[in-house]
Amino acid sequence: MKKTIWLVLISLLFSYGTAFSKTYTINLGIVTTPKTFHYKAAVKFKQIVEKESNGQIKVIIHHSGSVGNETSILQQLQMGALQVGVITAGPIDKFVPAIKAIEFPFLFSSYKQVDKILDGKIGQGILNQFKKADLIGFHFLENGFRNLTNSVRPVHSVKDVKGLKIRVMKSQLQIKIWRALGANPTPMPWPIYTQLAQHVIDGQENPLAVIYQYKLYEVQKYLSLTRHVYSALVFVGSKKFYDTLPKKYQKLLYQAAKEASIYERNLNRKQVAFFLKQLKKKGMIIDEHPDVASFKAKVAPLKSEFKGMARKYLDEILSTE
Ligand code: EAX
Repeated sequence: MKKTIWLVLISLLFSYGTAFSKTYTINLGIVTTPKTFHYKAAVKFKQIVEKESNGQIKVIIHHSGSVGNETSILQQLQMGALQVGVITAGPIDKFVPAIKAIEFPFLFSSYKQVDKILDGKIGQGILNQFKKADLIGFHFLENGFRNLTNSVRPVHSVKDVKGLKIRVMKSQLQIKIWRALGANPTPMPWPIYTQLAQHVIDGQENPLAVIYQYKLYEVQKYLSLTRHVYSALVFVGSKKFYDTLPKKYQKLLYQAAKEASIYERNLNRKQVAFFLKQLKKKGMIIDEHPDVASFKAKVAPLKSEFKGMARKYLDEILSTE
């Protein structure tokens, strides 16, 4: 009898305990579809956070831009209307100018170099800057090296870029890069399939995975493996939301973002060759060895326009072996 009473008491206490310990909901926004690596990273993050918090934190993924484009997601994170996003570095530069340092053209040539910088002191320094914009920079993950596609002509050297109307990300730096290369850059949020199909723009630039997953081969004949910019993604948080969390959950979000990022980078990198093969099969005309030096020469002077923290970090990266 006594035993039963104890059991009842304990179970009552237990259910009160769960009812009263605070639960949280993370609305996570991304602009790409469930086919993409952005989404796979978001799912991994969700799994880790929900498991490690014993269900006290629930993560709801809003994909395909259902909660707005990347600039809008960043604004909603600042206001606390969304709690997390997986966002491309490009459009972050309006909010956190220091991030321009890692988007400088032809800065990285290998994944080893990328990891050394992004996972080292410089990357950490840039992520710390997010707080100034009421954001949290949890961790870098990967979109990939960006390559140029267009529907007008093969692009081998920078001369061939002249006058092409190229869609660029809503990023101050990316607009400058394409102006320097001689294109007519048109900033637009993702996705852009319709604008390409309707010839509102001639071309765009993205990693091979994105070009394939969005079937851009249907509307873009020419691909040049320019690898002009390394495109990071970032697990971005709302500082407003983050500040309301107990320490243990703050730590958990960093840890989950890190694990999901490492998982996603590996997955993404393993498949680059596969996407190139697929794009060939789909009939794209591919220049695998464009005259990259001619591109580099045009964008190198942009360095002198880098100011403040962006300049500091760029100089540091350039002086790292
Ligand atoms: O993340 O906007 C862009 O070009 C991004 O690279 C694209 O959304 C995939």
